[in-house]
Amino acid sequence: MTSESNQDAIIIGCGFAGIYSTYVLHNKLNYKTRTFEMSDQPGGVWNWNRYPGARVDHMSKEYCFKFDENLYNEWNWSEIYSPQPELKAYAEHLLRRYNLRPHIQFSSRLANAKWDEENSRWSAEFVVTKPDGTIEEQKWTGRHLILATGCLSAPNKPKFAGLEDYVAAGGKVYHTGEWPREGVDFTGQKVAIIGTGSSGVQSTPEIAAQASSLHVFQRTPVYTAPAYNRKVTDAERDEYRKRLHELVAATMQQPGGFAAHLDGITPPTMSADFNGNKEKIMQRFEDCWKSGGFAFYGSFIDLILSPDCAKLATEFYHNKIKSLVKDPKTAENLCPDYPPGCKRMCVDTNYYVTYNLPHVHLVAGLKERPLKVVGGKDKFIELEDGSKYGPFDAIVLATGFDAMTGTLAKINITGRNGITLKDAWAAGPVNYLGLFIHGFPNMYHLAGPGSPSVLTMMIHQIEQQVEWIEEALKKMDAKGLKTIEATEEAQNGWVGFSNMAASMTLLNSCNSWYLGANVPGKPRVFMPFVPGMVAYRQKCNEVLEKDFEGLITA
Ligand code: NA7
Repeated sequence: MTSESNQDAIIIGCGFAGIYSTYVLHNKLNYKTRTFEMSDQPGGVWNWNRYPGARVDHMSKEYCFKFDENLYNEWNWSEIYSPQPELKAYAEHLLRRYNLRPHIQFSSRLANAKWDEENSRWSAEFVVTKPDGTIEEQKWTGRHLILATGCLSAPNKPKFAGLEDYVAAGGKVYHTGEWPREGVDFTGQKVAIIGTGSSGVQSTPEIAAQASSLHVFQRTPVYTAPAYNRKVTDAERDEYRKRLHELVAATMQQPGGFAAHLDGITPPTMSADFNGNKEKIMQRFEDCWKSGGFAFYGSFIDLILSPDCAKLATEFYHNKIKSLVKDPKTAENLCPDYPPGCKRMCVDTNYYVTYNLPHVHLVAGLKERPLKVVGGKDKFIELEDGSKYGPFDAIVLATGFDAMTGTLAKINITGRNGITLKDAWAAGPVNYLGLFIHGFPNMYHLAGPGSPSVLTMMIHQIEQQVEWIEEALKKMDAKGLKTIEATEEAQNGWVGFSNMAASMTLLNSCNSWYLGANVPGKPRVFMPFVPGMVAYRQKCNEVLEKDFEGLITA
């Protein structure tokens, strides 16, 4: 094992959160930093999720950094919702533009991180894959440990019976979150997709365009709204740039951290404003649907609070689906029967109408008749009720992620007095401000459980958290403080408040990855911070104003 020099901060991950952390800590605070990335390339989720149709589901004029106006003005997003290659290129651009590459080490997986009480530092051990394929173990130490490891970065791969035999028999299996860099050509192939979350919804129309037959295996139907994606015109781009300050100001007022209403749709309102007038409520849904993307989900705050409002939205959706999908049985099977929002909602391009193609088939009802054999030697997929589909040349697992905690669970992290993160989170993730875990000093977990994270526009959340850390570190340095850690009391208070907030909504009323329900054995806790970005930012600022309230500094 090679032992390297001490750093002020060790940053784990080179997605957008890791990149911005590197920029702020290294370039702005002049900290000695080292950023480690498991992949040999930057981009985080936009590096791994290379499946056909992968694109951001927030408008690109919003889903990008706004801390530097010049950066905003010089980057040209080509489409309203950028495709994955462009987002990956943006990550590379950030590294070049801010000269960050020399401080980033790729192909380096964090295996162990241990708090060294005597020296008040983190000691981190990495498994590094060298260009010639050999493995080297390295040890680095840092005063601060920033975990920018992503919240949808540990693929969920259910242990399907038959998959190994299928691969041995020459069948091809792809997980959307680990897509081959060289891409996959499905032309003329018989393909199965398992999963109808965002990855399934986005890849279905694209794969259908190539495959000779496509079977989509659905356990739960999703709510997905049309993106109406298209090229951005030069005039629109100029307009975005002119209105950047307005956009930022409007974003700061929105719990979701995005300001779709600047495009003509009024911000979310309570349905009570309509005095229960069904016609007006349905009209509002229609207007938001026509506006595209997340505008629908921002139609009413009541959508996630009031069962009556949710029921109307479900009815609206059922009507839409039935008007788009020609085969009544398929349409029926695509209709969700739970409140919108309790599973992450999707934004699509031509998802529903793809089922009108004669070679595309929906296989629904996997809850009642789960997958029994996936692939096997004969390359069929068999369900518990005995029905069989296939044979398939390729199977796409669009089965999602061990969300929010999965990546950290793979790292041995040991805090004060030998306490491990695994033990601390045995009953589900706990923390303060979604950043600090009691017993783990100087460790900051970005965009994870306890923060608004996946309920909001992620880059806005990343900017807020990293800039908050910047202020906290400046304050600590000015006071000569070396450590910062959540008190147990503050942590309990935060967890209690988060749980209470979630329980007041419909968001935890169905099985979702927000709750850990997609991974067998995972504790059921609603992980994201429901009150949203405005409340979150206020609380974080208050903590600084009140001299690190709820935190122990020394
Ligand atoms: P998601 O949203 O977790 O979707 C995964 C899908 O896979 C979902 O439809 C699951 O059904 C299905 N699934 C998972 N395990 C199984 C098994 N064992 N059998 C059948 N079906 C299964 O992941 P995505 O990658 O699509 O999206 C993740 C996020 O990335 C997305 O929300 C955006 O933020 C971007 P279920 O719903 O659990 O019944």
